[in-house]
Amino acid sequence: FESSVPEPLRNLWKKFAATNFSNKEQFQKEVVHHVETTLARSLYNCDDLAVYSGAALAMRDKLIIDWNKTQQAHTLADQKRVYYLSLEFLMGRTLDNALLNRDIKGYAAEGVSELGFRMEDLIEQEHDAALGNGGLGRLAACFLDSLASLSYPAWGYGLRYRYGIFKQEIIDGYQVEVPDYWLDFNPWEFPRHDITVDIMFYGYVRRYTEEDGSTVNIWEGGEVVQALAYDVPIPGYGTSTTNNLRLWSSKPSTGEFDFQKFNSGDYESSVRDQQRAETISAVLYPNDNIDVGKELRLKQQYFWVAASLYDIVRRFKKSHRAWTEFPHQVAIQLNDTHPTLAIVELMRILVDKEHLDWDTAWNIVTETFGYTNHTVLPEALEKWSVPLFQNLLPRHLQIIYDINLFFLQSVERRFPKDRELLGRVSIIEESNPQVIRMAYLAIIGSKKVNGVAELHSDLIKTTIFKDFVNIFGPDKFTNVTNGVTPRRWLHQANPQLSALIKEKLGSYDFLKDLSLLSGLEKFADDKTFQKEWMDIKLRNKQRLAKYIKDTTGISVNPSALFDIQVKRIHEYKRQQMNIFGVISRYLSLKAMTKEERAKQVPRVSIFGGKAAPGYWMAKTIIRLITAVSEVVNNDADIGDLLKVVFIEDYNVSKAEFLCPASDLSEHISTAGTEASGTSNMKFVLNGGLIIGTCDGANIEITREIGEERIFLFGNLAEDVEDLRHAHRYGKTPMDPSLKEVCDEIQKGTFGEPGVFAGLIHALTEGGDYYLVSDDFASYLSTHKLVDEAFKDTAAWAHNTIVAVSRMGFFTSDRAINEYADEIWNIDPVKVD
Ligand code: F55
Repeated sequence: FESSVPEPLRNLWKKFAATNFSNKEQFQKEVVHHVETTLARSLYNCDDLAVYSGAALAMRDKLIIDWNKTQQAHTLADQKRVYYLSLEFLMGRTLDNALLNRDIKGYAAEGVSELGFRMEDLIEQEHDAALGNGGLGRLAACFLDSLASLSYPAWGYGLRYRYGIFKQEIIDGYQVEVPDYWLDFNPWEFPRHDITVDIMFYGYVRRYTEEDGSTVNIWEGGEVVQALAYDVPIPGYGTSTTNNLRLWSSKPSTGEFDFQKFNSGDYESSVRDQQRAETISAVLYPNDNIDVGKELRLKQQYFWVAASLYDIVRRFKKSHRAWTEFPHQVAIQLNDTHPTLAIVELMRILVDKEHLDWDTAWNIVTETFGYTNHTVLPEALEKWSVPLFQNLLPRHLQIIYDINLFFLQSVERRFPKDRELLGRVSIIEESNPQVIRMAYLAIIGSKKVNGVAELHSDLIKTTIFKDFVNIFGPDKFTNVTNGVTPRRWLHQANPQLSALIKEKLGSYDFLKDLSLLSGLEKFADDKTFQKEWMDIKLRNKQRLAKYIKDTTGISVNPSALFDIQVKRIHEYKRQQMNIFGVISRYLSLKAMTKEERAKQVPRVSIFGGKAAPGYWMAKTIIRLITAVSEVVNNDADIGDLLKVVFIEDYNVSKAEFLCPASDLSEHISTAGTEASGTSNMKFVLNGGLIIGTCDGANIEITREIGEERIFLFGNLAEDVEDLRHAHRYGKTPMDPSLKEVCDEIQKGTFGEPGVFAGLIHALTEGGDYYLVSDDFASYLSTHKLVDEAFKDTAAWAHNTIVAVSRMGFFTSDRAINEYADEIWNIDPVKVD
């Protein structure tokens, strides 16, 4: 496209084109320039926040230059792109990551140090971008890092929430939610005032017949809201590729904000209209693994999907290709069912607007989409009430009915004798009211469906999606085991360990090819190396101990065994079992003589995680943890032998210092419930061992690192149904150690027992759905094995080194390459 601009103009432009800093002095110059001009501050009123802001703005200038180059290279290459649609991107902080990915942290740190500041303090000034709940949102963020690092032409599409996941405060031991307003200063986004899309809701469908006799459906008369694009540059590691994350913000459509009302003095109602539009992108729904079915959530989904598809289609149309080429140019990945409406919206565009016939359109659609499932929990599978949907998106409902009709007809032709099958696989569930099963729609409209770990991908094929495997055949269903980016989760989170590994392996190439970690294994018995390795672990634990002291006042001994469980609080993840185990340990310690106590391994049990605001049981679990910590930490008999800590407001930047500081981390979901888990990978990669159930990616971690290096316990997924059945028929007496724990709670040792009645009830009359009692004995005995193992420091060091050396598989680069080859069919594009 260079030739479209006359040469003299091109030369003039090149002469004045933005240039990048590439050494310390230039960086310093840019920082000072931004502090003085953009922020209007001076040498005399400059603080950490101002210098952070200056550094961030300087960095952003650098990124946007690469961003421009990348977009030009992608346009020129004219290759197939992938679009990753996710309602959540849990990005965390950007400055440190951008400096490291561009490999300029060294001189940048030196530069700010000469200006009188410390890089660590500046980094701390940044607010996390917390546009996600947990694993699903963080996976999307790791995937963006890998897509850019591997130079794939890829875009992320999401919503620019004004409020991300709430900030958690612990007040009197209870979770309190505080809004997370993160946009007061966000240097990492570029508003694109010229990129807007009008999005309609409500209205009606008008049908008319064209002169040639064909029927046309027009959706009209609805309320219009405008989507405005904000672009976030995503820098790859060791490449200039800088991809784009486009987030949509809602505002009143230019035609909508009623100037009539405003001018005639009806300010209130005109402001109300404006607020209604802005409400769509105002707040992230704070639920993970639970579907609540609210209209505003459906509005968010359609708003984001429609704006993104408009953008994707607009880009495709620029190339003037035939529509049938669309799947050769575009792959769209659905991160769970939240963007499933994209299937319907693309049908609407192709049939209603572009006038393609249904079958041609359907072929294009079903070659374009891929759907990733992240859960088998029934309460998390999205279903929309038909009446609600009909009112908001009347034309889309018709299209869904047609998709369903054609699908059921084809099923009937192939399985003519199986009447019940039709009811089971129908997109519409015949409940009252009827509901739309979004996962079924996603399967029917996609080329490939994948789970996120081997066990999970097998489970979806044999349970919730079994009928669809029969209908479509097994090849449509596949597995892509999750991974995490080693740039953030090793190099950035644990710079000392990363540097030590580099020293042994000779370069930082392992950050691009994590399988190179295997080269560490031969040092596993090297005593000097073991010492350096364990010293780094100790320093990371000391840093965490200091954080705990500063934020909670609790003193913990850094040489104690640090046992960490951090993730969203959910009954299926079984933080309740962990805290019951802590109580059991406390009771045993209390019952011991002084001499016996002296032989015990000191422990620090660390918890962190948010409960969904409406999830009462999860909030009760938090309260029990804080109540136990109040009692145990102040018991003079116990001293350093047991401490219990709840870390407030667990988020990405806290995970970055928690993952390097564990000896042991807990991944103890009821078998078959945790699709994958990704923090299990982060903890092992940072030299910790794990205690876990045979669930999610724990199984593949075991296969890679060897079963002698993981503390597995508990019942298997295949036995869960029978165990639940036994509970329902009162055939399972409670485990005796668990009974002791419950009795102690009921005695009031941890405060008013009524507060915890729900937790006890769940184990008894509630039928112990998550099988805490069934797994409790093996959980406790496995913790005893952990204690024993921890006493042998050399063996522990050996095992953690071997484990890290075998973690190469769990990089998100491997996952992204699998998606690219097996699902998207895309190739990298080189950016000079
Ligand atoms: C958020 C909103 C809804 Cl409506 C449903 C689910 C979620 C959500 O946050 N899910 C989620 O985080 N799922 C997790 O995805 C991870 C990445 O694949 C898995 O590792 C993890 O097992 C799974 O629970």
